[in-house]
Amino acid sequence: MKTKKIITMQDISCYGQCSITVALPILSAYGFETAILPSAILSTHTAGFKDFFVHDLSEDLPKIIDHWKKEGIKYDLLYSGYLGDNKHFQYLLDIKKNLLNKGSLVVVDPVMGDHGKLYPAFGEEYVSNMKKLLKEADIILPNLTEACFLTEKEYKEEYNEKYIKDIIKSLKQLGVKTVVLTGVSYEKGKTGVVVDDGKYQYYCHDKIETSYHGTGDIYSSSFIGMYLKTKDLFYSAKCAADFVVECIKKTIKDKSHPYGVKFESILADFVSKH
Ligand code: PXL
Repeated sequence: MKTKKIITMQDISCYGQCSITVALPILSAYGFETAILPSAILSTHTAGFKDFFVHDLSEDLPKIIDHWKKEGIKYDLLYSGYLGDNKHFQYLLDIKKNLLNKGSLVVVDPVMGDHGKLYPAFGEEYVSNMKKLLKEADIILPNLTEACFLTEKEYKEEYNEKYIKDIIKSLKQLGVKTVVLTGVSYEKGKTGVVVDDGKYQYYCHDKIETSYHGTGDIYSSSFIGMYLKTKDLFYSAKCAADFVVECIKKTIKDKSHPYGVKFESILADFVSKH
């Protein structure tokens, strides 16, 4: 059987356990060949480190894509994450149009913010470009902050099911087919994920109060690995949530490790058991 090929476009944060440095090991562990289109190189991620170095790769991206076109390289799934610049969006469209096999999937994690705020690199134009990108996706994986920015809804810490269903309705009005919305909490001490592909489903689990950077990327990569393996949307959303919880539990005791989660030592075991 042919191995499915994924192309992921996101930044390389050289240190800090996020974006490509977590996507590659996780997708490989699920058995998928993964190519990368790095949007930028950063010394670290942008949350919690000061004076990080950033090198934007916008000028190099068309050269990489053109070479792939000449080689006739094609992919089965396009996964986009943290990009970094408004110039990057056009390259995702180019890949979708020219480098995907028939029946391929486009999965967009609209990485832009958390806890009600945008990450430092992003503003209104980035949000507006992300909104346009949603139409191109088969599945989107926002957290609640990102969903609120995309739908121009107020970000709330406390809410009911109607608030979440309204956000999902607005996302659908933007042209989205399937939503996997993370960080949805209807009761204290619990959190979970809403999956909506026409049918609303909710997976709820215990909430660990400490939050770590990069867990969104770990969630998306695990979700994609499991979804390509099983084609079961809800099961994949649930397993990815369980994996993130296991990663946080593994990290929380180590106070010298605040910048990301220690997923490496539990990844192989988790994948083999699911
Ligand atoms: O985990 C998302 C992410 C990825 N890459 C970079 C980031 C962030 C979030 O802040 O700064 C560079």
